[in-house]
Amino acid sequence: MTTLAERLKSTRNGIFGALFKKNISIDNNIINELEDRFLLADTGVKTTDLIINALINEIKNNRDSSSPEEKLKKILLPLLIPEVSAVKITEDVNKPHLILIVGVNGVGKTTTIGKLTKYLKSKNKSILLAAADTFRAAAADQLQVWGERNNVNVISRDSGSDPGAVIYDALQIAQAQNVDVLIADTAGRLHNKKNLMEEIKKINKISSKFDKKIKQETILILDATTGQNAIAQANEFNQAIGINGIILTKLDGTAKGGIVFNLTCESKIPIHFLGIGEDIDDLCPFNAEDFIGAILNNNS
Ligand SMILES: Nc1nc2c(ncn2[C@@H]2O[C@H](COP(=O)(O)OP(=O)(O)O)[C@@H](O)[C@H]2O)c(=O)[nH]1
Ligand SMILES: [Mg+2]
Repeated sequence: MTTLAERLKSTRNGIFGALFKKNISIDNNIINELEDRFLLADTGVKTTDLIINALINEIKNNRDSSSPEEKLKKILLPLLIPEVSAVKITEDVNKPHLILIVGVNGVGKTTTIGKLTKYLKSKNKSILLAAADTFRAAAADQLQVWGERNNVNVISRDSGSDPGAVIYDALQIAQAQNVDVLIADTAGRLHNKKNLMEEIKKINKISSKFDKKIKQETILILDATTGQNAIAQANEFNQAIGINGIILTKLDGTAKGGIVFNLTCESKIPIHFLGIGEDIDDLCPFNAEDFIGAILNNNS
């Protein structure tokens, strides 16, 4: 079994577990059961309806001998398109490529930066990290630990300083050192969303003023275990600051993986990576076929 399939075990068992015995066809009971299970896995009412209707149509219109798994794959795959491959990094010209990591507290921003750094280093990119979460005292230290694990430098200032100033420092250093990718950690304070959005807008302004040619990407981190909240966060952040892509964390150990369909259908923002654990290698580029394969195969 692939690591992804292993980590998605709870979602796989939750949605498809013990549903298809050998040669079984999809009858009304199974359709009703599937509907309940998709809803329980946080697929959302609208997206679940979409899936169930597509499945009913597929069974009605296409009486071929394909297995239930094949039928499901056929209807689920188009839901995850447009599916986007891993973060695209600009080559050589106009370095650094700036990746701004945003999201509310505790979703896994800092941890994901640690994993993303390892992933991009494995693609031969040089990386610099910026600790622009100056709101929490321990935030820079936490990023520093991930920097050391990856053997990359972290730019920070005292807690309470202006996050924009940290970004400015980091952009200067990255440009001087010809760094490929600058990844910035940001604050995620929950109690004052307005301030948070203003802070991110200010950071955006600083980077575009610093050098108009710099390509910036804003990636929203969402916690897969938070269900409808995650969908609301995607909409809110996207409206306020514009989001280029999503990294969905904590898919390991949750049966709520239906959120991948929900998020893709509702927000239309591409999912770049999935977080499937707390370790440095637990980041998986999102691929619709792999994801569906992992939740369909080997169900027990
Ligand atoms: N199981 C699991 N835990 C994760 C994942 N990503 C992050 N975490 C944990 O979530 C907690 C919060 O992460 P952190 O990076 O500090 O979140 P931040 O406040 O958004 O920066 C930590 O305990 C992480 O180890 C993941 O993909 N799977
Ligand atoms: Mg953090």
